[in-house]
Amino acid sequence: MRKLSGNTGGLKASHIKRLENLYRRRTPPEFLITPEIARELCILAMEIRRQLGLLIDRQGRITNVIVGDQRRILIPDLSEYRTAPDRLKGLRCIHVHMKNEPLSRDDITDLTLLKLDMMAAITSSNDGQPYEIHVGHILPKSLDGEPYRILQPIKPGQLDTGCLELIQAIESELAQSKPVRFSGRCMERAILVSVSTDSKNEASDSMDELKELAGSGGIEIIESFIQYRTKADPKFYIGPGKLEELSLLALQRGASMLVFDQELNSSQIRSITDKTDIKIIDRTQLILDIFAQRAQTKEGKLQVELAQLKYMLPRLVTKNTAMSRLTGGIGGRGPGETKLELNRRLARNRINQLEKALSLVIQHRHQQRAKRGKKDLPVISIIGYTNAGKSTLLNTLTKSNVLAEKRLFATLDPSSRRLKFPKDTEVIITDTVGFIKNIPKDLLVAFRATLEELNNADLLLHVIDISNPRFEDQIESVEGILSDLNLDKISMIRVFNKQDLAGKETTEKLCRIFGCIPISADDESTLPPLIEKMQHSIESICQRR
Ligand SMILES: Nc1nc2c(ncn2[C@@H]2O[C@H](COP(=O)(O)OP(=O)(O)OP(=O)(O)O)[C@@H](O)[C@H]2O)c(=O)[nH]1
Ligand SMILES: [Mg+2]
Repeated sequence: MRKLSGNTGGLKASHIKRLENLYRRRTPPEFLITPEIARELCILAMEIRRQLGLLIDRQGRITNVIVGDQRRILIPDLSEYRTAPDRLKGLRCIHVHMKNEPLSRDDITDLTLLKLDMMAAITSSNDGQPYEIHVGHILPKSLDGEPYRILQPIKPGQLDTGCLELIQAIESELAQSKPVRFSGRCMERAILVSVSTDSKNEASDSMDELKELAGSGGIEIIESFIQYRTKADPKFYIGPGKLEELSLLALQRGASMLVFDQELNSSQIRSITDKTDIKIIDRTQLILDIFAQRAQTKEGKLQVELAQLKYMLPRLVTKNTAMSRLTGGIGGRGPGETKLELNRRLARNRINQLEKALSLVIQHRHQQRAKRGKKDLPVISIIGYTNAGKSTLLNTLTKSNVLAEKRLFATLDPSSRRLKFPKDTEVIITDTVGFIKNIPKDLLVAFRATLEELNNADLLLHVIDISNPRFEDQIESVEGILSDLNLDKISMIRVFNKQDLAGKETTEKLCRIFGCIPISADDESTLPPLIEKMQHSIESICQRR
């Protein structure tokens, strides 16, 4: 790809011709640049009185000629050269500085953010000949804090520095921090980022949850970072300096993406992906991806894909490559995987299709239920924050074997069982998808059908994990969502689960304060008081019916 970029306005035709002629030149592998090309570059720069730069690939070919102004050059969009997270760009930049100045702050930023092989600035002597060459490169591991190194200035006669060897050495060291293979599949490595305007506690609680989410999504966490600001940066959300630092850290530690704890809008995603060379996802996308990995039933899969598309649609950036990076999600798994690589129009069509398919599935389910006849058994639905122990409770109560795991969103698709109380009353008991704070709106809408099933419930069992330090916030989130779904009129029993982990004293104290029933969902002997309470509530509800 050969490009003449920058402002060539005002240049004579002869200059343009000479600039274009540069493309024919080639640099042997051992040279940073040949002394002849360096000389020509200096002479041309002096004539046009602007900085002038070249991008050179590993084969020594000139891929871009860049015309700058007096103080700087602007490196063009290099997205077509995008490389793996642990690789450099495969391009080095060599440009002429008008004054006898070393590499500037802008030069270093370009070097590190664009992951250039090298950045070099040639200064010239008064007669327009190359005087010194200042060279910088990325350091695979930052030793003294600086993620790059500036070499001693070299003279034009020393340009055969074995530059390719150095670049290859840097890359092979970077490759040592490559993603590990995990049961045959490459695990994503991520840096978790939060930009907070809240209190320190809130931000760090939220970060803890993001870590759990990442773990549940099969992501290896390399580092986590919270930036406290009075208000988010309007363009990049996070401070631009911090973004530079993180993107470089990602390169050095072999992280393939940044996961933001807050939702990013399309223009922030575009600005970040334009500035850095790393995949960005946000909390919502992470949740959607976990759902995509977990969905088992046809209905679940349709709902997740619908939610993913609805979330992506306004964020599909057509101008640059952000779309392909966005749609990758965490390793691009789940039902939406290939289908998401669509343009806007196709995405809209797919949304329509999914909505139709989903309504058919729901209709079918309603018919099935009607066919099964109205047994009219009372329904108890177990609800609660994700990982609270809902499925475990269902299993212990009904001696069944629904998947229960120490991960967020183990259950996506609802399951129902029959339960007989000691006094022979029979009920249907259902387990549902867990709730989470700031549940993605698109997900809530897509899962409306599943959640609407809760409308049929006569009684809700709200399972709360009291061993979780954030349990009060979790109660608030769950009950907030219930009221958004107009489900707050249904009778509810709050159950404090995992009393074994919280300790006897704490449990007793909390139960007194909140008026809840304590249990250990995995220990049957703790359940009788809850069973009695359920039976009693159901009886009085049935009497009212
Ligand atoms: N120590 C202890 N662990 C429990 C108890 N109840 C559940 N767990 C554990 O908590 C984890 C989550 O349990 P699940 O039943 O999968 O939780 P859930 O609410 O169904 O979670 P989602 O389906 O992800 O929303 C599992 O590792 C359970 O073994 C309990 O009373 N004590
Ligand atoms: Mg579950």
